[in-house]
Amino acid sequence: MRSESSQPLSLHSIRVTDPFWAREIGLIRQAVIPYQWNALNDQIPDAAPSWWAHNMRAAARAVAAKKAGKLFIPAHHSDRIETLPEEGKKPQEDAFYGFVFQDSDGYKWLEAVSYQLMAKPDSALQAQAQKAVDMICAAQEEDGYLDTYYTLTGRERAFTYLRDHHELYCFGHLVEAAVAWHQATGKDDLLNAARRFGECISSKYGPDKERGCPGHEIAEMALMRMYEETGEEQWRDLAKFFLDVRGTEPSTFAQEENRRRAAKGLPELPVSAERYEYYQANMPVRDMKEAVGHAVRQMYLCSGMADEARLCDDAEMEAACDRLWQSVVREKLYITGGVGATHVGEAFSRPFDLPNDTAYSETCAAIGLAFFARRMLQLKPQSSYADVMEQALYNTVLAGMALDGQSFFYVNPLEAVPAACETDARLSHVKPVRQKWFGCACCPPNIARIVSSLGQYIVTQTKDTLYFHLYIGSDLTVNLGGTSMSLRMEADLLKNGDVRISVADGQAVGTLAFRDPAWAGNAQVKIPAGVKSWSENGYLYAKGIWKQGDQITIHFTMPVKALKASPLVKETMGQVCFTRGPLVFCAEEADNGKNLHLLRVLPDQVAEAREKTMLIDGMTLPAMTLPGRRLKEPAANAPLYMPWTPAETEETEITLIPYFAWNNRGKGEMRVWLAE
Ligand code: FUB
Ligand code: ZN
Repeated sequence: MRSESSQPLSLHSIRVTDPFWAREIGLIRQAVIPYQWNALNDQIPDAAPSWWAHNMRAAARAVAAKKAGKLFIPAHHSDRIETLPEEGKKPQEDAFYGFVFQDSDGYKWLEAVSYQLMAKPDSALQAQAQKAVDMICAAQEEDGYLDTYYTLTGRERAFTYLRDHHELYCFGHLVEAAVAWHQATGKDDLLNAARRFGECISSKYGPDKERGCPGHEIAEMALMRMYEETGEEQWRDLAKFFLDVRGTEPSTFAQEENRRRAAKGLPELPVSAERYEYYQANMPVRDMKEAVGHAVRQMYLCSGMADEARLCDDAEMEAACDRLWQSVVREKLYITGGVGATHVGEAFSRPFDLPNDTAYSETCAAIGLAFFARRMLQLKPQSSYADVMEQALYNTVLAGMALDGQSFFYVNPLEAVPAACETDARLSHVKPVRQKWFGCACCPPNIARIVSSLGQYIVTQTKDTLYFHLYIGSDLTVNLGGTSMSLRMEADLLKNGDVRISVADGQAVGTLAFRDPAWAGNAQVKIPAGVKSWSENGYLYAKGIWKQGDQITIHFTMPVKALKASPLVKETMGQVCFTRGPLVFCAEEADNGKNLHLLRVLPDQVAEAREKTMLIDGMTLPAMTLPGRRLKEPAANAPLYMPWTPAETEETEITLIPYFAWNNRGKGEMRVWLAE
């Protein structure tokens, strides 16, 4: 373990009180969690079915039958990633339906519930979650195997298709849920289920066993977490094995493909790893330089790599993380904190290819970026990691959910024209309105779990230093240098950059470190007399004896900024985006009319932006107006082409709202980047 690395606080020790974020966390608790439980049980009218509860119950029946020595005949065998009931027929009771990774949706839900229980115990919610835990445990086979897809479609085919069939992905999400449930309730029922599945996996894969690794990463970071929770080194070692075998020759994905082909009498394919870039398995992870392939996979891999670098004090792995981080933030990051520019494979595109209307920018990928950033912060506190983490959280992650928590975006474009999304096959992945649920519903419960665990992104600590990464109002208790103290942070970045941190109780000797965000103008900081301070890597450090009543106040100026992209991003050439603090703003049809591409802004008049508030779906949100111009619309019969003349424009006032709040007033156009 890297000695100077930092840890997030347990969610038992930090409570978010921030006016904005406490509402979001409360919304998840009161509205989203019950809604998603109904979704998992296929109880949302007119929404895509989840099949989660159906599959769990069916698998439990299959397991019970096997235990009783009865013959269990799978309803169907399938190598397909998605299985649906036959057209026009009722679903079969004992068949698996949905995507092969459907189990993971319920695991994420359970993880979110666990975080909520840590913040505030609730016996009814816990009892409901216990039902889910019991359903999962009942679906576990006698040898520990736990994946309803294979239990229901043919267990003998388990572990034959790691590349696409997500067993190790479902395992990873099970582990994440089990650790959170254990932390929340002290119960080890789910943790033992995770251990048993882990044993089943490690009886097959390992340094002196078979080679293999997840086709969709997450097990790596989850296992590292299970190791941190239990101290059982075998989980760290299994994670390390999965990381180190990835991308080595001969490719394990090619080998398993050849085994499947041989069974069908098909000729062998080459076994070199280079074909597997999409899965980040085209080279050993330590050699990686560019973020490539499926974006969520890449972000989850990076998160596992950063954990490994920290927990195994592995400088070579850290250097690979640094390179991948730079690849993302210098060449592949949307201003909204989204990643994964192309819908083709839900993937990263080439450097600087960041289209706005066809953007994929999956909600889960932004969540994965926040995971990666938090882990880099744990490795080494540099404010640039927190800047990106904040950018993802306040913009794309939040945009993934409606303000009422009842519908969700999977894809997060930076420009939307509903008529185009509805008619143009090139935009078929871009939904003009949030959806109630998805056949592939990875994003909604992922939002629930990250927002519910927000406290773990606000601060991290070493034994004598507490880092304030995000200015989100919260009450926290820390043990610094051996003694305990309670701190209160008051902040409301949606309003202004005033932050006050006070010692509410106790006393400690140590250092408090405050991030200087990239968006902030000059910060005025007041610290108690006698406290020694210095700046390093974007943090202001303040070292001293802290006692009840001590206060630090920080005033960050939070001007409206007009930003442009690198000229290498051709999609935003000559366009401007407005930000204030961590928020990216956008124009919506509801305020600015149709044809938002006709708007022209005058970036050098950004000082004339007028801040205001707007009531959107019952929430008072920051907004702004700017002086701008609008190209005159052509007459009805105007020709398509004509001799060039200067564009005719008229004065207009442009209204911008936070990107995360778009599409909460009905269907309409939206644009983040506006033409100069
Ligand atoms: O494959 C599992 C999840 O479904 C991925 O993370 C998402 O991109 C979606 O494909
Ligand atoms: Zn997703």
